[in-house]
Amino acid sequence: MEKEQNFVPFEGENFMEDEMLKKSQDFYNWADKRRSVRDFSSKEVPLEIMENLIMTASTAPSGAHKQPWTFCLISNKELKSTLRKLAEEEEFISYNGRMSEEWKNDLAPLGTNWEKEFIDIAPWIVVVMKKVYDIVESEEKQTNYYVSESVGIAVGMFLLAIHNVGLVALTHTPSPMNFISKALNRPINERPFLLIPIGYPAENARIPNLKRKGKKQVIELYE
Ligand code: IYR
Repeated sequence: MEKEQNFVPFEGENFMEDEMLKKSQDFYNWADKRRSVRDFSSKEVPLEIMENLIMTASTAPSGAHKQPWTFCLISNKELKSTLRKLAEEEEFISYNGRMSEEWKNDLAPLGTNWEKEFIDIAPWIVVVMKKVYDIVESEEKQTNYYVSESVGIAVGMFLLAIHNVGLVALTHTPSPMNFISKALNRPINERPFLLIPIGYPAENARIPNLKRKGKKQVIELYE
């Protein structure tokens, strides 16, 4: 049966062009200050702030507006240390055999290794789950669309929301990630997408001195 349309007026914002230019420059300069951080402080962050950041992520566009994501919000210390242990087991094998020499060489400037201390230290771990389909009325499967694209966009918005309150995050990808579904007892329609520690940066936090690509490298103009 076809679903009914229900439209309401769009309430957008209006700016003069010079103001748009200024806002776009300022926003870019601010976004450009966001960095992935691996050195976290253990200082606590209130739950309500985390909920607001997640709800911002959840405003992302998604295929057929299915919002095919669950944000598992974890501060429980035992659970964090279980996740760390399991992630390190996988990462140890990855760094000592599964990853190619080329890959390890590409990661060398970032200084990563199999140790994932940040999972214990950061006050919050958000495990983003993608819902490959929805389950309704306990067994009926409902299709979701463009799931990875949708969840990827939501995570991008999440990272900017985190940056907006002066907190830092790391998009961590322990691989393979199936240990997460088990440890968090997630339903079968969900797959782990990313594990994101979030918190204040450590006082002595250091980041690799990376440069971002410039306009000419990322834009192909077709006028
Ligand atoms: N998943 C590993 C390795 C890793 C891979 C990429 I691509 C990175 O940009 C960073 C790390 C880890 O998290 O250490």
